Amino acid sequence: MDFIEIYSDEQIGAITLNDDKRRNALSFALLEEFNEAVDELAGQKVRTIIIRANPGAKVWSAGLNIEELPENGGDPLNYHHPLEILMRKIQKIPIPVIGMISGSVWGGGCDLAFVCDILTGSPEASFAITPAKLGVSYNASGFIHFLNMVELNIAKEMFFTGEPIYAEQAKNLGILNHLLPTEQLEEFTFNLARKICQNSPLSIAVAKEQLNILGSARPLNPGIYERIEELRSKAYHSEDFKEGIKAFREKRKPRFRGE
Ligand code: YXS
Repeated sequence: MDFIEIYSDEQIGAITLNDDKRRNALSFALLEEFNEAVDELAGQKVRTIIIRANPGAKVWSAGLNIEELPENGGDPLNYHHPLEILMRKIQKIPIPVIGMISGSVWGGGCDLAFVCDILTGSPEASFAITPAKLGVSYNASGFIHFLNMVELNIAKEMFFTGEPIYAEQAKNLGILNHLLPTEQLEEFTFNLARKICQNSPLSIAVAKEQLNILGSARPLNPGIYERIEELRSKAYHSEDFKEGIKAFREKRKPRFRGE
């Protein structure tokens, strides 16, 4: 694998994002390896999985690879996008997935962190969701992930500003289960995983699935769903979206016109 590293002992599996050059941007190639890594560890019957970046990496994940975003008005995050497949896989796998966040997390990378069951972090951890900076709209399942993590007013500020929530505030808001000094993060996280491995894997699997079902239960009638899809389509067909990608490529601030 070029962009992902896998580790496993008989109980704990670890997946390391290993594309520091591109700040662990979630490219199609990286996501393909990431999905394979989760399948491989599930096959080895590990009892917890830890998702991490390389020690010292300042960016845990820079989010979707902006170079791969559709510019022809295509949906940037449709149901079959490899990130969506990965996030559903992480939610469905019947074992706890712990995100060990030792750097900044952006966009789709933040959504990925938010579907982990438990998050530990160091003072370098931060969380930003950035569609507004690109002129695009996020998807309904992504909004649910955020509403399951923070209060509505916090989710709104995150989506409206696109600015990071830093480690201390993330701990106060309950985004991080635990905030540790950098040098203690790895040992603490692996010890937490070991504690979980001592408990009944069946009871944990049943609890995880029930909590996920109840956590995502929302009254959505077809009309509401259709309105959500219409709103999303307006954003990802917009000139703002094209300008957001162009500005990133040209390394300049975007000039949005709201069209
Ligand atoms: O210039 P080179 O070729 O060295 O490449 C640079 C960056 O272009 C590249 N890179 C990325 N390439 C594609 N997609 C990305 N998301 C991405 N992020 C970074 O990596 C090389 C090093 O980046 P550089 O020089 O900026 O590193 P830095 O340490 O100064 O800054 C790190 C970041 C993460 C603060 C900075 O790279 C950044 O702001 N990246 C974009 C973060 C972002 O807006 N992500 C959202 C992606 S879109 C997405 O996830 C959803 C669609 S949504 O927007 O809805 O959330």
